[in-house]
Amino acid sequence: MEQELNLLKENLAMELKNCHKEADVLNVKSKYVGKKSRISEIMATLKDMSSDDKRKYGSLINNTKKELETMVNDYLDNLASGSVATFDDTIMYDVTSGSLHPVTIIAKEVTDALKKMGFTIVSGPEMDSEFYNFEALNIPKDHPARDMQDTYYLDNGKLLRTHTSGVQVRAMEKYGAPLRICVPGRVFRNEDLDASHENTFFQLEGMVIDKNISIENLVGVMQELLREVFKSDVKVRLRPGFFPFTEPSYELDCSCLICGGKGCPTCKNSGWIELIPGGMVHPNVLRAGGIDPEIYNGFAFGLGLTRLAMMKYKINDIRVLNSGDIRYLENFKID
Ligand code: FA5
Repeated sequence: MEQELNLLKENLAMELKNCHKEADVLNVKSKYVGKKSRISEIMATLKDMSSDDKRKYGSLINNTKKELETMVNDYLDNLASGSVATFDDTIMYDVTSGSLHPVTIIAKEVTDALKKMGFTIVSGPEMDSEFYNFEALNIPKDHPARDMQDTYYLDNGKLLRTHTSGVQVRAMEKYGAPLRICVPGRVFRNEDLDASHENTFFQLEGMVIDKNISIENLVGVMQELLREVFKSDVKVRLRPGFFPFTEPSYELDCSCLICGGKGCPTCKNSGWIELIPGGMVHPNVLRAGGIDPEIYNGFAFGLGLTRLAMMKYKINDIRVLNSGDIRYLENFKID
């Protein structure tokens, strides 16, 4: 009996390893812990066992069932948080040619750097509610800050998220405090397009909630992050900013690497590129996430991933990144 139960766990572990989509995990789940699974069959035999055997095997069988369930649920959580590789097999890939998109490469570099600092990757929906995108972030309906992020409202009452910050309150609700997360993802804005503005681009949210967090922690994480991505020190400046969901708020700009800070169309002749705004999480946002601001505080930042890719690979016009022009993207053959 013990041998068979151990084998069930080993086999489940092996099958889970090959699951890259939620649907695959759910199939495996029904095979291993569903009504018709072997463990359910074994459990059904318990009632006919002698009282000796019941004593001997009862808790072993029950515990194995719980372990199998935990293995599946943990795997589902890891899949949702991005710790397991996922792919969409409805898309055909030509694996003999092509290369990773520059934004994909930069997202991996940034998340790798943050993982080393103890951050977990989580994700959130691209189609979100006004509540998570605005209200929970201390931006009520008539607040002028909504104009800074004009969005696409959908017929179903939802919207295309304007930033990854909507995941802040979702993550606090789900995981509570302390918390150290990063959220790479696509965002959308009703923007006038130019060399540095797209209507569809990528951001990466970072958030740390703990006791006695200070702005120094935030600056330290930013410095380490940029050092890892650029493999050298990059000139940055910090200036005051405004976001209803952080107080105080700031903007971290990076010296324009396209023109070396001299001024060009990409940086609108200022010599600087707005890269990573952030600040200390507003108490109202902590409350919206169910966290007591008297006990915990924290910082958050919203890195412009697409802009970071432009700086790192010296791409002077953001629009080529969404153009789908393979001739252009082939310039970034990075393994
Ligand atoms: C925000 O979106 C805030 N959610 C950031 C934040 C997070 C603040 C957490 C405080 C705490 P902002 O609108 O400035 O802020 O956008 C953040 C970054 O996204 C910008 O610095 C820029 O790098 C990038 N970005 C903004 N708009 C565009 C655009 N149209 N095209 C490309 N990149 C953009």
